[in-house]
Amino acid sequence: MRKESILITGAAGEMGQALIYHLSERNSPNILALDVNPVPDKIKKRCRQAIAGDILDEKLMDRLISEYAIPLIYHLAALLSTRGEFTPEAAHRVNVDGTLRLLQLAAEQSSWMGRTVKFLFPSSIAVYGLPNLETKEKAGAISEDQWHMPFTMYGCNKLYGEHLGRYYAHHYRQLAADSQRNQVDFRSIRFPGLISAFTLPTGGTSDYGPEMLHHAAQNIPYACFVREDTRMPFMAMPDAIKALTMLGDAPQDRLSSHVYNITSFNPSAGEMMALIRQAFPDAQVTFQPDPKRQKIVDSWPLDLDDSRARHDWEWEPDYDQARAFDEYLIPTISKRYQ
Ligand code: AKB
Repeated sequence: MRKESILITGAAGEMGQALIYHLSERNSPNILALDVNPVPDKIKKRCRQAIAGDILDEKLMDRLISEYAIPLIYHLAALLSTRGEFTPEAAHRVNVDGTLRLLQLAAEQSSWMGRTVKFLFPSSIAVYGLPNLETKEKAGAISEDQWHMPFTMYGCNKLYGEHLGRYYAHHYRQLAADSQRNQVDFRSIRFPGLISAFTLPTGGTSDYGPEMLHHAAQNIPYACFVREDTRMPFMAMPDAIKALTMLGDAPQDRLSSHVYNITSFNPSAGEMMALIRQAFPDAQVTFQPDPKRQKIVDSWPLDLDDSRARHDWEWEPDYDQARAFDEYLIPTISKRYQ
């Protein structure tokens, strides 16, 4: 018999670790974790199995089909926006070919099991591209259907990944004599920058937020790579995990879209530094903008309109800016680096 499991790709990443922790606390023990990097032991022991492997490895994908029945996939594996600009073609392979392979796996799993496979896909604020700061200011909080002109390979890949998901949900093999409907139930969230008290992101361009905080907590000097007045939306990691699971649990007939914005707060880099300095008065933060990474963040919206998610699946963050810092980030991080 094939073992029924929830598949999580990118399991060793920031979101993967937080999601596995949350799901295992919620009594979902059948987690199959997959990542090119080894999953840390403390997370591994919460999984049924953790596999170190590449989503582009065909043999591995075949093995997953033959050994596991997978009704739910969280496809988190990706190369982020800064990393992707150093090796754009590699980013395309992981972010596009990898996503296509996982969607195909979902359709195959659905055929074998005779039921719909749910596919949760973290998309990103990077799908948006505003041409200049004046337009960014004027646009304010933007909704899902605006400004699809990403500046990065990662943003292009995420936007296309959303389209691939919609295609697999509605039109996959539409001309085949045996074409089946409703094989893949694709659901996606465009996340803002995420801040965790436990882990640091790698390869992103919103990384200046978490890096500033984690450096300050360890009393290590930090040179922030964007200007003090740079503003974009952020969110505390527990809210990101809450959103993924809420969207996963939402009844399908309540969902008017495959793609949802969510957000919670949007401090400027200078305001974030001030908040951090209240907790760590000796924090040594300087601003040394890198014009190229700056341009990427400047192309991202200063705020997101998440009314669609609020309406369809009652999305609401638990952590606004004050609560995120006062009740989650500062106390947890202080304890961590004590
Ligand atoms: C990145 O900076 O690339 C990511 C993102 C905004 O999706 N954190």
